[in-house]
Amino acid sequence: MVDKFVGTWKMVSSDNFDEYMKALGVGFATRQVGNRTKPNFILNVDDQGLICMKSQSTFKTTEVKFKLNETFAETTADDRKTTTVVSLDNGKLVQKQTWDGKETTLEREVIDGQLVATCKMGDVVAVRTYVKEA
Ligand code: DKA
Repeated sequence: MVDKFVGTWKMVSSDNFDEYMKALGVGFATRQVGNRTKPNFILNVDDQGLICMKSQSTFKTTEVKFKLNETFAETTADDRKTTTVVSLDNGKLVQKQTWDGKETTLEREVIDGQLVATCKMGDVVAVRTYVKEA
């Protein structure tokens, strides 16, 4: 179930995110803003199982709506146009984005009441931690 991810989460730490963005191919100017930004991550699910996932910040707000295991089109904060699928794997919410023959995964899990987002691109890994706000 995705229930444990539901709510508003505020980012409190971000490790190796600049290297992750470089691996994605994000340019210098956007990386500077990305490194400074502390987004809120907001997840809701309706009674049909439609999940709404939003990343909200002064830099950019992005929102996707999807059902688990169903492919959808996503435009990311750095303007990649990806084919995305989100699944649950051992309690982790795993978002796989593919574009231009490349692939990255964003794995989110709740550990000790915190939401931990592990961003992987090749052998580059960034970890971002969020605490529950509401
Ligand atoms: C997260 O904290 C991961 C967000 C990944 C965004 C990648 C592109 C950022 C470009 C500013 O949920």
